[in-house]
Amino acid sequence: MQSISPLRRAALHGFAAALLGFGLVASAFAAGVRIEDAWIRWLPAGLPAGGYGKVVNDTGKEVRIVGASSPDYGEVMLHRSVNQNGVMKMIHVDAIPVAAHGSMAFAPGGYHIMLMQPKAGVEPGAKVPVTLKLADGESLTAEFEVRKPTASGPATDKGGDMGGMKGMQH
Ligand SMILES: [Cu+2]
Repeated sequence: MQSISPLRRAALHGFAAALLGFGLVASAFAAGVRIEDAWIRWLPAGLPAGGYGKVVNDTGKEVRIVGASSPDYGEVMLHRSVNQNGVMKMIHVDAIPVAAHGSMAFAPGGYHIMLMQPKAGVEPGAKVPVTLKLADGESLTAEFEVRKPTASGPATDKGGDMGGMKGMQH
């Protein structure tokens, strides 16, 4: 009996898919680059939100973040807030280097992931995946915790809700 029953075939299929999924996850982390303390400062009325976190590069070579995307937002860009003559402005950035054995922070008032056109269900308490694209073709995905407009850090950060209205700009 050489034929494979449909049930067994389905099981094999699932196994292969699981292996493939594992492979994708493994390759994303094999690079030794990760995102920590990922969170989003949600704003009401479908306003663009800032995505923050720390990108840690444990490899021996510099990596460059060249883009971002999320299935939960229509458009995602890399931005940096800069102070120009006392006025905070956001500028689009094409690439953000992360030094070998170094890190960079997406943080309010600096580099941030600009998340536009939120889809239904994106609200405080939700977790949404955001993927950063690296110049070498690899990508990094992390679950970003969606937080209230008054938050200044991830929920795990004890000072997370102490920010008040200060630093409301992205
Ligand atoms: Cu921005």
